[in-house]
Amino acid sequence: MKDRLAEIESEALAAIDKAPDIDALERIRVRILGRKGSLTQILKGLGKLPPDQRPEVGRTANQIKKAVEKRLKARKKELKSGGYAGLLKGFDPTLPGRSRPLGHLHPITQAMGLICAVFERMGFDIARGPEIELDFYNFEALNIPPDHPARDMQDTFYVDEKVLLRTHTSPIQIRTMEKTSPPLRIIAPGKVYRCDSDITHTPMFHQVEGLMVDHDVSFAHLKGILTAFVHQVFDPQTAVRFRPSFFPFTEPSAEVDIQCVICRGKGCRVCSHTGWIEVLGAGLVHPEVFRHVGYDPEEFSGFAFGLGVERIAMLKYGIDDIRLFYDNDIGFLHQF
Ligand code: 2U9
Repeated sequence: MKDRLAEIESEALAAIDKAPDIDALERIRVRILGRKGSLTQILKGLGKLPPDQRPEVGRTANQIKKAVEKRLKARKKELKSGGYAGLLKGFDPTLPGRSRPLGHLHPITQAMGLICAVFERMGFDIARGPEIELDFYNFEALNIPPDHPARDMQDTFYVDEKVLLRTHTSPIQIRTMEKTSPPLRIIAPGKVYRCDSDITHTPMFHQVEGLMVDHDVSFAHLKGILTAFVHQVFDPQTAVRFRPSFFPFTEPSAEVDIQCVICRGKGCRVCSHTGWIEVLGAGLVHPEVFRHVGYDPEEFSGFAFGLGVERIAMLKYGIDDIRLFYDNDIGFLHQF
């Protein structure tokens, strides 16, 4: 037993002297003096020794316990006074830190932010509304006739007969007009849903629509605002043209083309060799729409416009497949 005690003592003291840190020291303490520690076991087993051996073994074991405790305390103090230098042993603080990959906004969020900022600078306020809409706000109030193809199950996601996923952000303008009197100058950005999917269509996409209502708002105001918009988003030299068109909610209506951003008007695959690319729809608000929200079309006039954010982003960044935005391919997204 004496030999065993001497062995425990010398091993413990050597291990304590070599302990590299406080954690290692604690592990040694538990191994020797813990509840199941080697020295504790000997002390607990004293009663089983022949009576004549007990006093001496007990005395020696207790002396060793004290010596180990003393050395543990001293080594702990030594390690602590080593401060950071002790902790940093084997660590080179001059090495560069581990860098984390930096994320950024999705290109559509970036394009949306740019478009909204341009209109906000021109005095438009941002209005928002629900993506799940009533047929009234999405179609009826916008003078969209019951037999219009947009109302078909093939084109619109219906929740039930009266409830649907909005197909444009126009319901936002209807809701805003319902609770506000003119003058009004708002843009309505948001997600819209249409039953469509190919290289230029996704079932969900983003729109920014705009509306200005006041006394004597004319088509000239509309042309000025939209031309200024195009010149802030694309090259300020870009040519813009307004082409007659038809929408149930505007009269007169126009589609806005810009000089092709790829070939600068010379003709290429992107502009189908016309030199022009359509970027916006617009017009003066139809009197029937005003009647639905309680505005007097004899007293007020207004212009409205709409654009697809993905389309603007595709032209600005030279992307030829809309689905790339929603594939979650980090290699693609990191380029913006
Ligand atoms: C109200 C009255 C009129 C919004 C308008 C367009 C023309 C238009 C398309 C552009 C590409 C939709 O994303 S797109 O497919 N939009 O052509 N939108 S006028 O007219 C309104 C809106 C609200 C109360």
